[in-house]
Amino acid sequence: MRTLYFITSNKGKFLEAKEKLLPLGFSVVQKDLGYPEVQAESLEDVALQGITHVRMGFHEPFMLEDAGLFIEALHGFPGVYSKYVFFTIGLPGILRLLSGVKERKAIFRSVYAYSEPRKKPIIVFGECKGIISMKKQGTHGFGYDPIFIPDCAEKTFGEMTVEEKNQFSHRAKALEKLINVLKDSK
Ligand code: ITT
Repeated sequence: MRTLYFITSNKGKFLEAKEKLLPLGFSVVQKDLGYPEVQAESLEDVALQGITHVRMGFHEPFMLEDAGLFIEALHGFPGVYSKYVFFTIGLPGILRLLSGVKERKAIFRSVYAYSEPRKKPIIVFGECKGIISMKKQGTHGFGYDPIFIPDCAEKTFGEMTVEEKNQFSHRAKALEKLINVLKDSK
């Protein structure tokens, strides 16, 4: 069994990865080491700078993930600022910004970055298209889940079980890609 550290403060992300990677012979261990989420222009830059920072003090294989919500009518806001915006104006603030706006398309994006000592990091992407609902619906999940309805679904992520969300989610798609790369590299 190979040990793979997941550098994250988010328990939900960890549990999802653990379940998916166990059958492939990876024992995933959560490490909440924290890394500076620098003000960057892309999720990939945030993830790569996270890798560089963690690598300085940690010498085992690890992965980390960065995600964000990009709203078309707001020119991609909150995007790389999703965490800050969630803890400041929050869901009511986003709904206010979109009040009276009919075009409510949005995309969740996820970037997984995987690092092994002395090797180039592996970067994979996943996205999930959908719309911002008119009001908060559901209490499951975290972050923007109660206001995001993925395409081909009738309800928000906040109204879905983890298994249902995983059928659509940006993070599950990115993780699938990472798993395929890791499988090939075994
Ligand atoms: P890390 O320690 O792994 O960074 P985090 O919870 O801070 O965990 P991110 O920086 O990747 O996660 O995510 C930034 C914000 O984007 C997060 O605080 C949520 O508000 C939002 N977000 C990301 N993925 C989401 C999802 O699947 N559903 C709802 N909101 C999400």
